[in-house]
Amino acid sequence: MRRPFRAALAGIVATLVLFGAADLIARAFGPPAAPLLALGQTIIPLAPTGLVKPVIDLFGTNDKLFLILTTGLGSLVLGGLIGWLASHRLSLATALLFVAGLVPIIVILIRPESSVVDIVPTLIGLALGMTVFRLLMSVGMSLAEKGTAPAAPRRFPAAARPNGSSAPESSSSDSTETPASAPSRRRFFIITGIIGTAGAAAMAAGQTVAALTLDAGAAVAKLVLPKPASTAPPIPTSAHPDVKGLAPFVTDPTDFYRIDTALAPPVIDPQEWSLRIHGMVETEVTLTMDDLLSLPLDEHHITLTCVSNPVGGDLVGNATWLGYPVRELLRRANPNKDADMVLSHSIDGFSASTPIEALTDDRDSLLAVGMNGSPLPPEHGFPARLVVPGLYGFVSATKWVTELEVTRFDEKTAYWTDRGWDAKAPILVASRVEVPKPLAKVSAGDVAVAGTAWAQRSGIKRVDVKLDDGEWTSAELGDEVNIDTWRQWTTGFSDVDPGLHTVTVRAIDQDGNVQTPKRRKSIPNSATGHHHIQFSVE
Ligand SMILES: Nc1nc2c(c(=O)[nH]1)N[C@H]1C(S)=C(S)[C@@H](COP(=O)(O)O)O[C@H]1N2
Ligand SMILES: [Mo]
Repeated sequence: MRRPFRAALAGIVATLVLFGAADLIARAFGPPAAPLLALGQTIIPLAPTGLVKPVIDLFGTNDKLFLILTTGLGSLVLGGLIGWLASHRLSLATALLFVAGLVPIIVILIRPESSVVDIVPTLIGLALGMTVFRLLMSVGMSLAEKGTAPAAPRRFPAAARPNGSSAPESSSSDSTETPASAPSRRRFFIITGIIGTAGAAAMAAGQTVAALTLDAGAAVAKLVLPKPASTAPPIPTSAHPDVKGLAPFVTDPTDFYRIDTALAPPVIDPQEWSLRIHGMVETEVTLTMDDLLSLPLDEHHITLTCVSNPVGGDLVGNATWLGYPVRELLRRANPNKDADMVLSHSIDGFSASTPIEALTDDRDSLLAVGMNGSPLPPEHGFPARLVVPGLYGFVSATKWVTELEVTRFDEKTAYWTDRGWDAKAPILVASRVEVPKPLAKVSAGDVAVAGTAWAQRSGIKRVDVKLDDGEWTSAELGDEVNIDTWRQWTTGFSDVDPGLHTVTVRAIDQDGNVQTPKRRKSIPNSATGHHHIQFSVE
């Protein structure tokens, strides 16, 4: 066994070259061709839900970075281990490295968003990585061998020595650390350093970093939305109590929560995009972006909510969506009477099972292209997504949607249903306190309290607030914009004693459902319980 450290380093650098070269070349092919992105995307669904959901919820948008880093570091560790093995068994390790390099290629081949040519960058990366590995092993090992075998220089004339290098000084010493091993070690580390730096630089300039840092893409800027055929009524100021610290009534897209399983938003050229309606339909329908934009588009204010929003959390947002009624699209396809579900598919492999009536009744379910007056940002589904009032996002709000498959609940299941979540998931009545902020210090006297409540499809009838263990008192409600948007509320307590206090909120919907105080976790159909926060009066 020789030079295990150098061998491990050779494995790490070869891995870096594989991913770096592939990632750089992938810039010419697009995100589906980037092996690190493809691996990361594939690991998410494989990892246990119990692990992934909290990471997604906890890290929000940074979960992508977290998963990419974990995947990248894991690959480097594996490369290092294989390299280390090479110091015992070179050919076995070389074969293993090759097999490991095939994994991202297979992953790219089976990913729904990629095509066969997308494996080209990784194939080139693998060839380069293998070459680098052989090179570093020969530089690192054969020179080391001579360094520890002082007889060698005497047996071979300089020009005839296996690696052709000359080290006349080595013939004069017998110690393990011969003068020859120093230049050879230096040479190994210099070569390794240069190649490793090149690999890291390629990675930095590559598709993964480009995809992860992508904002509003160029395609978004180019898409010109038509004027709405029917505009949403303006939001009256009376909908938003004037209390400092209360969330805006309409959420800015940059503050709008983002939840999805995609490491980076897929980059979709609107000219290439189409929506196919198929399955249990009389007529298959295919709609291009030009088709969609030439239809009369409606604008609606709709509040979107995530099933994994914790009590009091911010995985809820309110936007003005521009889109075409899904009802009309389905009418063209003429679904079979026995169909009870529409499985919407995204280009990234995600799917959502929506009860068909939510897409065919009179609610404003949209195939949306606009959010607050602009094209959808890439993170929120560019160029098109579904928005369905009254259902949690995971069963309805498919981003980057490309297919509506008309089917039945007893025949097909959606992405999260397969992972233990509810198949239908209507939104439950909920409320949260936004003012005061948790653990805020407020001055003695009157304490302003405000927040937001929602009960899509029913509307908010009343919001009750209580201080400590006091009686429930009704808050003052902002005006209702429509039953599918949230409703903001405010109230106040006067003469609150100094010290620590708790304020608790509950909402009641128009059907009389009272938000339950019972605590439960979010799987399978949303956390419940009353939101309360503590503040102190000084
Ligand atoms: N393609 C795709 N669409 C998706 C998801 C996803 O993971 N992939 N997540 C859904 C979930 S769980 C929610 S709550 C909403 C969130 O939409 P937003 O990120 O625009 O807020 O998108 C839905 N649409
Ligand atoms: Mo969600």
